[in-house]
Amino acid sequence: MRHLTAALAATTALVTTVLLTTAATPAPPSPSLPSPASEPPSSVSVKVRPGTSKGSGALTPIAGADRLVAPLGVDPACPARIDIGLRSDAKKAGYATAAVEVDPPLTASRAMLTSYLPPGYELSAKLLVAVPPGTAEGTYGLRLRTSTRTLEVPVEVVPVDRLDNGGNVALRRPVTASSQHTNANYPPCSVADGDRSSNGWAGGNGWNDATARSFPDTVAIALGGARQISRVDLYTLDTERYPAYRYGVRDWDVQAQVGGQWQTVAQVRGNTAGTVRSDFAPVTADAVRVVALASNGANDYTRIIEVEVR
Ligand SMILES: [Ca+2]
Repeated sequence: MRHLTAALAATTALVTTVLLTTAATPAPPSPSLPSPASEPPSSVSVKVRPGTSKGSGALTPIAGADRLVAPLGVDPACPARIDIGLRSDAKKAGYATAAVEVDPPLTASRAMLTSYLPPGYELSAKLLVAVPPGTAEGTYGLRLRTSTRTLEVPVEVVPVDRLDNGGNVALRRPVTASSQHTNANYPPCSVADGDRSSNGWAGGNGWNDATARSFPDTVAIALGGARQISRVDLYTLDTERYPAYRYGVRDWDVQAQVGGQWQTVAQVRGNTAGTVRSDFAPVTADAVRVVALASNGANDYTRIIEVEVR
């Protein structure tokens, strides 16, 4: 009975969080009063979406990928992330709960996933998996366990130098920025975390500077040694709610650090798109930076989701 009470208390607390998150969702910010941090951080929210129940009674743990690559030695503000969830094929609504377990020394951002679920519904949440310094390379276990089923997702701990970067030499390299907005989660390292999606803005997937209506703002990525590069792709904030033509970066210079000197290798002006590719004559550089000169709409902040360098 004590177990049941504790479980119900935990469930109630989480359901309350979900309801509050929904109720507190603010109206879109107006151009004159931009509020880039007004969305609740997505990393702590649980999303529920409808579906059709198979009526089997099963509660199935699900994950957004069949494995997770967790780089070793990266900024702890940008841990590896994976979507996890539960699907209810029950005949009736009820509480769905799974335990989240990860092999030490890795740590997970939640120990439990739980929500009230109607039949056929799925719940999902972001799980952050941190790799403490000194962790040995190798494959670790991540398990999502219900009372009857367990989903295993292997977590591969790999040093940055051996990541499969798809040719993007900026992936998971050290990032520094001129400033960082601190009223939500906008770490500079998020521009090199391999996640190009703007969804879940303010939840750690992109960088927002801290100096409203003051430019330039800069974000620099060290490339881990001298690399020949000729292309930079910039992903600025661009969602249905926060479209690039109102909230994205408008004007910027792309600079490469060559022999200790910053050189401008490309310039973008008047942008309204979410993604911009800049090609330039090859240079051998050990760092790249974006110098933001203006943003769209209220021209208030620089918001960058990802920078890829090839
Ligand atoms: Ca990102």
